[in-house]
Amino acid sequence: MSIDYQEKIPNNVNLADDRRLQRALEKWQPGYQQWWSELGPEGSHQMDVYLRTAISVEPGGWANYGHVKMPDYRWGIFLAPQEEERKVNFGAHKGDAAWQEVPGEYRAELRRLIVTQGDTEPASVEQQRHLGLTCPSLYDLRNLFQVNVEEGRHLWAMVYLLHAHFGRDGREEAEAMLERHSGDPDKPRILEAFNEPTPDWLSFFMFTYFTDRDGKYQLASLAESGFDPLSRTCRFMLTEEAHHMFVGETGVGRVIQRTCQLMREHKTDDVRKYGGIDLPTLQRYLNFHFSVSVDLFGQEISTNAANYFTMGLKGRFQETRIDDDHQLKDAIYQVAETKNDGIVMADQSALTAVNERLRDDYIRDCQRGVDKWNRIISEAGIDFTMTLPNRAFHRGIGAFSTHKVTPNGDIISDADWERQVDDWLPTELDRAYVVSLMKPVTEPGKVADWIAPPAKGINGQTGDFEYVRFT
Ligand code: BYC
Repeated sequence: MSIDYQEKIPNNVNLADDRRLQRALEKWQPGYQQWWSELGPEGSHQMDVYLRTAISVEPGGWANYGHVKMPDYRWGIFLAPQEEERKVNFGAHKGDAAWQEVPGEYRAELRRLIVTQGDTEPASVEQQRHLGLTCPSLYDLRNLFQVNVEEGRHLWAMVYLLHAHFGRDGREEAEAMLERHSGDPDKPRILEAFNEPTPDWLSFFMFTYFTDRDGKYQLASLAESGFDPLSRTCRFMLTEEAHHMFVGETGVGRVIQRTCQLMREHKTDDVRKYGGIDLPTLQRYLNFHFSVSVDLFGQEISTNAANYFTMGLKGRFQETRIDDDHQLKDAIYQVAETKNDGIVMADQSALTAVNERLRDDYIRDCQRGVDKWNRIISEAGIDFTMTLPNRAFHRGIGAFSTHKVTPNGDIISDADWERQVDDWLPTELDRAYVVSLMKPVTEPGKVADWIAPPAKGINGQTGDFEYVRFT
């Protein structure tokens, strides 16, 4: 089904047939636009950006490219096509027809999940709002803006669900999405990683690699939901999410490539003298962003998560491909915990461990990109291996948050932590150095010195393509 861009709110949900809902969303729209102009990408209002816009949700239809003036981007509401006879595939209602309306007894839980998901979307736009001023190339600037407009659209996706299915309190929650702000001391965003600043492009690439990947896993679990509109919304969001992680993976890879080039050229590890970002600093940034993102999966043992599962609201990653009863009545899952000053694996109920299982899936996926980054290093003939820190390292949520744990997984004293933390997490000096490199490069085809050029252009464009026009 193609999307009508003449509509005030482009959509494929027949909004015109539901005047009340349409009016309610049209009332929310100016507040969103005001939020975008105040807290969206700084200085972008006059730019024409080569963006991808969805024209239909069918395969192929969501990849339509052209220059768009940023505030004129048409944020719309798109759900993946409805699957005939879809069922609730897990939990106590397994086998029932999927719900088209919110099941009354689960309303509060479902609303909470949708609000938590929705809150992260505008948060990331707020976190990244100054980055456009220091882009390493027009290619990167365009990718930043593509990510930003899609996060804005993902907010629309969740706001649509709130308006369409939760009545008055849904509308209030939609308003509150525009009132909380990343890092605001009085009204912060809900999840902690979304209150951290994204002050430089290295942080942005790490964020899109690690934190957007949490988005992939959370959306994939919500795509399993027995509440069909949520499932369909998340399925379409996932198609957009892939590009965000590509930006992160290739972005970090290009920084590593440039660093290795400088190391070989000048026969030194200390590439800061030559304007590069040394590998140990990159490892510290990785440690930070990985650990903050790992926190986003919640507590290892969570009755909330068990309830969401039993209620049929939030499943496991690729639930229907798992070969078990999908109810987890007696199933066991191995979960890491602390015991006698060490970290051991212990059997837990698989039902209360669904957060941890998702974290395991996520960590495995994170490792793939790290392996690719290591290939860039080894192909340059350099002896250095990037590693994911232990899951217990630098945690703020869950069983390890009360312990100090090294990247190797050893529990240490507070004093030992203080002595070594500068080897493991970015220091003030690291951050200041990285920020000092952030000088805008906006000439077509040119790239900042601290990062290698992209291997190929967006949508087959050549290296000197004018991805962003300043008008
Ligand atoms: N920060 O039982 P638990 C994305 C609280 S990213 C602060 O584990 P729950 C994106 C929790 O609220 C994906 N607090 O909690 C990426 C609870 O508090 P109460 C976003 C936290 O709620 C990049 C208590 O600890 N989507 O899309 O079952 C750019 C007990 O913990 C945190 C989702 O997150 C935290 N990290 O599990 C743009 C999916 N973690 O009730 C976008 C929806 C836990 O005791 N959310 N707490 O006061 C969920 O599924 C769940 O809310 C969570 C947490 C998995 C996040």
